[in-house]
Amino acid sequence: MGSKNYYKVKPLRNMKTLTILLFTFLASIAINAQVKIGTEIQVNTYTTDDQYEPKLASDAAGNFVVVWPSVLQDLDGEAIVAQLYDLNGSPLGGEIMVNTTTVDDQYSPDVAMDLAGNFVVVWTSAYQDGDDDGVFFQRFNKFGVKLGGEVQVNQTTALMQGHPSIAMDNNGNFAVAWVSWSGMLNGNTDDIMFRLYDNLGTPTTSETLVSSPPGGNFIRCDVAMGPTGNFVIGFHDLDSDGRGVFARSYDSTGIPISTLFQVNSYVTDHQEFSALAMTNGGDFVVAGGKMVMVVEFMPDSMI
Ligand SMILES: [Ca+2]
Ligand SMILES: [Ca+2]
Ligand SMILES: [Ca+2]
Repeated sequence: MGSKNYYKVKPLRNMKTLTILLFTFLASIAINAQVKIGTEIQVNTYTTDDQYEPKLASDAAGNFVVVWPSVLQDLDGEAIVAQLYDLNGSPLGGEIMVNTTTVDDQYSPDVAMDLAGNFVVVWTSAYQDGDDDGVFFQRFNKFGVKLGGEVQVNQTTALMQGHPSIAMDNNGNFAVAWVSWSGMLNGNTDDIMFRLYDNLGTPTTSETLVSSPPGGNFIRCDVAMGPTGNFVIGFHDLDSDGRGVFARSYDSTGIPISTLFQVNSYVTDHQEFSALAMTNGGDFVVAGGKMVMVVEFMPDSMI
């Protein structure tokens, strides 16, 4: 009799234990882990020569767009190509040729997408602004149809302007940040610049100087924007020992909220800027360093 009860009860206990373990496992996945959905997907359909350094942006539903430079796809130097995907990773239409002006190289793209799926691609284009490289953008609706023509961002055109970054608020207003080498004509080194646009692509500021970092060689800048348009720009500059990571934050009209401030507290040797991200609450994270360094700032700690 006791033996019978044992065998009846034991499986039930095991089932409870299994159920608890399963829920614990699923909860740990939901909270702590990223789980692959599907397999790797090759983005580029056109495969001749190099397609490299892609950037990606998504809308509120999870639909997304990938942009990348592609060698000789526009038959003259490099080209900028985009591909839209739905939230399940299925392609929406085919590859989109982003740049209309194809002469020489179009490269180093970045992309931002609004909540509804409209997006803006920004890139560096050779000789299009009349003097070496310049920065251009093209707006698209959520179906990948071009809205207007390509627009020149930089107003100062002497020498090279390039390596742009773009970020967008919930209403589709956006900021473009880039590096301008024209500062060298004034005895500076590379200048970090930004310019703001509304959701129709109309500029709401002139190009604005963020900083002229003397240690800006091998420069890289990035911009991140909150839901209401406040934004922060990061880059590297010289600190007390080699390079360090610096940032400055602005309100939605381009007025500085903070002074230029140093992000890294460990200064020995080089700390090199990598990337920025901002939460909906306006907190942001700056990443960089020869060794990986991540520093988080609250907005009110920067003022
Ligand atoms: Ca080209
Ligand atoms: Ca130029
Ligand atoms: Ca340093």
